[in-house]
Amino acid sequence: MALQVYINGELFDKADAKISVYDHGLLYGDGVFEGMRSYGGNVFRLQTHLDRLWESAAAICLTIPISQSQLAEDVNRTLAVNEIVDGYVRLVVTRGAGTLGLDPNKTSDPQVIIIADHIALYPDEFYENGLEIVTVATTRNHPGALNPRIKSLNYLNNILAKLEGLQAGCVEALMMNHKGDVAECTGDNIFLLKQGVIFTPSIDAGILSGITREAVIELARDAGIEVREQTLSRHDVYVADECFLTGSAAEVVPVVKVDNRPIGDGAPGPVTKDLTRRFRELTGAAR
Ligand code: PXG
Repeated sequence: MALQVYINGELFDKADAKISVYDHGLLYGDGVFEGMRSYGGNVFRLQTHLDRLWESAAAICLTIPISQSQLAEDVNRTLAVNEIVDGYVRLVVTRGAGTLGLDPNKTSDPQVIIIADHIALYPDEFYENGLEIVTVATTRNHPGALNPRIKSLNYLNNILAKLEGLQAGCVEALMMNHKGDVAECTGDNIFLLKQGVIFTPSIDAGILSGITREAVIELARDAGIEVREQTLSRHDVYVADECFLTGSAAEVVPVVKVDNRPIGDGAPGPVTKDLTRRFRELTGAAR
């Protein structure tokens, strides 16, 4: 059976899952999304993802046409029909089809899309030996222009940074905010460890409030490690003892080089390894 994709309450074969070319999600990136993981058939922190989706939608004055509980049920149904146990779920809500002008009031029928699929994870080698990343010139969106807290369909800011990273031979890239402080990576939040204390930029650095970020902060504090959310500079990154990234796709991944400079001793550190283990325990990931 072909992969089934959910659109507005109906399931379609992947090849037949289509929306209008007049949809403002396509024409203007006018819409919101979530990227979630399922472990053992359960979506990790589904309610938190739904809350963030509703917040993103509220921020762009988009009314999601179904209830949170209905969408939760439909997410589980889409996973079940596709028999996906450990996988990836993409939720998309578009503005809907409209006229060829920006006015969101001239649209109708927002499209609620659920794609449940298998996930292409980073290779094991990245978890064992760590990732190399680079800082890029593309500045993270100014919160006053397009707040990074909104997980919108307009991801060009991140894509431009990702291109810069790829051109430098790195799969992930670190972006600074408009003040020149550390913000986040293109699809991951960043953490540092220095003298036993964990540091991560606060949400007001202009970043996505990552759900993995929040889970890892909780895990670290439960483990008795101090976590500080504060302004960080590139200097702080370069002199850190350890560095790691968090995200729904990446989970917790060690970073061992930034801009070709080794972080700490250039190998994944003990605190990073411990948090990776604790996160896997939390998700029940079988690996
Ligand atoms: N920052 C940005 C800009 C993101 O897009 C994160 C941080 C991490 O947030 P979560 O809530 O996932 O811990 C993200 C999330 C993908 C993919 O397909 C990207 C994300 C999530 C899932 C899949 O590349 N980005």
